[in-house]
Order: sequence, then structure tokens, then C-alpha cells
Amino acid sequence: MQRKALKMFLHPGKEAEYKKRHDEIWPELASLLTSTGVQNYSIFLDEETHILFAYLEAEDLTKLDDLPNHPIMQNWWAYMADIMESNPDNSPKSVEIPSVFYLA
Ligand code: RM4
Repeated sequence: MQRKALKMFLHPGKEAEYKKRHDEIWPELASLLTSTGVQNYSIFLDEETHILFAYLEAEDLTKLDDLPNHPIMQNWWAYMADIMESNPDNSPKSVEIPSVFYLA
């Protein structure tokens, strides 16, 4: 199993809206992520800094490489772009976080 962590950046004041949208995550997006191999996808919010910490696992992380090109992913990013720091193509600004410790 491979693991990946990254941070994204929520606009202040959008905490409840961010959670609501994820509580109501589009079933087709959940299916897309699952069928691409994503497991244990978790997102945590640091309420002091508005940093979103995301963690996921996959047997092969390279299978996720095409996700940004998928229309469902692109539609979701367009939907989320008003409440997160986003790039011109609507993808969320994100910074990968290296692993420094693992206890299985
Ligand atoms: C996040 C962001 C991520 C997406 C999750 C489901 O807010 O859009 O890119 O993977 O939602």
C-alpha cells in the first residue's frame, strides 16, 4: 500500500460549507475515486490556519495521475473553487507533504 499526504487551503469562513459539501459528496465522484484505487481518503481541517490536511492510500499511486483530466473531477473542482485557494484551471492549490514517520 502506498500513502500520500498533501495540504490544501480553505478560505476563512468557509469551514461549515466545506464540510457540508463533503458530507454530500457526489456519489459519482466517490465512485470515481474508489474505482481509481483511492482508499482511506481522509481530510482534516486545522481551524487555526484553514489548512486542509489530506491523506489517502492506494496500491499504486500512479493510477491517480489521470484523475485531474476526468470530467467529474474537473466539475467537482469547479464547484469547490469558490471556497478554496485554487489554480486557474480550478484545481485546488496543494502542496505534497513528505512522510517522516510510519508505524504499521
Ligand atoms: C477536496 C478537493 C480535492 C478532492 C476532495 C474530494 O476539497 O477538491 O481535490 O479530492 O475534495
